[in-house]
Amino acid sequence: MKPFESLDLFNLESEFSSEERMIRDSIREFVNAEVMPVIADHYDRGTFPSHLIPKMAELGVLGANLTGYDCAGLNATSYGLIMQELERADSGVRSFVSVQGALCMYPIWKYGTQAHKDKYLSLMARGQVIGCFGLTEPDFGSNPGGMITRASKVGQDYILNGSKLWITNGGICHLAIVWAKDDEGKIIGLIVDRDRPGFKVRDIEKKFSLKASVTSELIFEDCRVPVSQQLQVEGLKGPFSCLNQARYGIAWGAIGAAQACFDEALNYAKTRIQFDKPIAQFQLVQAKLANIATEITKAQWLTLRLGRLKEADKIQPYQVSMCKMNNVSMALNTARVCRDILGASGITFEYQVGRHLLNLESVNTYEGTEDIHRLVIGETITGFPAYR
Ligand code: TGC
Ligand code: FAD
Repeated sequence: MKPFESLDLFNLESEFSSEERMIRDSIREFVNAEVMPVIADHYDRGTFPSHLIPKMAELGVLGANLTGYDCAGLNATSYGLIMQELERADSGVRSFVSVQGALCMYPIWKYGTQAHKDKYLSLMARGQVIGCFGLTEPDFGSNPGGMITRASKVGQDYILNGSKLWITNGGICHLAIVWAKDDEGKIIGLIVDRDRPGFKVRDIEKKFSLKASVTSELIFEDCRVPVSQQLQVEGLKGPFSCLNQARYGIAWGAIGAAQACFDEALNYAKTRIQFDKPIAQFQLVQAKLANIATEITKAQWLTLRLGRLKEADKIQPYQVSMCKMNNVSMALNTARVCRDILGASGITFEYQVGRHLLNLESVNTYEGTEDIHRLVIGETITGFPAYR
């Protein structure tokens, strides 16, 4: 198979520092050598390639943009490029890394006590402790503020009751960051170790999307969690500030998935002969390739700008929403068009486009659906929140 070639029609490459390029290339090499050869089979069997965790940890991708505690302390662009390369292989692999770093290590790093940081962060950076993030509930997805999971204080413990649904990494976690309402109805965050009595996990089987990722339900029945496990933040801004980090990574990751599909479709179109010539010579096929190449290029530049704003500490949540919404929607459309260019071959596991297409359906929904992000942008522009 022809090695992957990244699309770069506007010399984006010159915008990256040599360190950023080096980091991206090392992850690209890892993805080519160790993820691509196994990922389709894992997807087919519905298993997560957990044997990759130690290698990803060694490469510094877990909590890569955090400082201290064996984290790599990379800048936002380098972190984004890592997400892009990982999702070029599979959204499930990038999901694992997003959840571990942005949704579990970040809240401990940002809102944890010194004891929490000392206890968990190095082990998490080394991939020896895996986390999951429980915000969504069966009846509260886009509107997590309505959550019914309760943490009632009894002495020096919280008693946790409720359930969290669609939780990435649930079945393989050692701890869960759980968001619940306290006795006063305030949203609090707890670090819940997997071995607490009353904490059960049920994996969700038979998915058609993110099959190479573990998705689970977390169930808490009178689960006693010491008050000392509470994060130092109150209200929805706690989980939402974590989502800002993860959505930022998804914005980059989606470009990787789109690039993988584009590269595969372009190579296919150049070699697939119909009516005595390569289909790439037909104007309609060129129009499809030109349109998706243009959309990928627009997303690349918007997202690089997002990264530079993040590095300058000037990033706004609505900008993250715009990139998450635009890039995932762009990637989903790219995957669909590429699947079409591959004809019947596009429905097999021999090619990637079908797998990316199905994965991206989840990515378009999680971390805020496409329309929720549209509403965030709408609120920013008009000043009117239109969620209710
Ligand atoms: P609203 O009243 O607007 O805000 C409540 C409080 O939160 C603050 N806030 C934010 N803070 C930081 N960053 C943000 N992006 C924030 N957005 C809001 C806000 O200032 C306020 O603070 P305060 O101090 O005044 O209390 O909240 P709302 O209830 O009206 O909801 C707004 C809405 C719909 C945009 C929000 O609820 C939303 O984003 N919904 C989508 C839910 C979502 O994204 N869930 C994701 C679950 S995790 C996941 O999907 C992981 S997938 C992992 C993987 O595999 O990669
Ligand atoms: P709903 O909120 O019921 O939305 C259904 C439809 O209604 C959507 O089209 C939505 O856009 C629309 N809608 C809802 N409200 C409005 C409105 N106000 N205006 C207009 N349209 C609206 N959650 C976690 O907490 N942790 C995880 O690790 C995690 N991992 C996930 C992994 C996978 C594979 C998937 C699929 C989901 C995961 N989720 C996770 C859950 C995810 O965040 C939710 O699915 C998402 O927030 C949407 O919630 P919902 O599925 O309940 O859809």
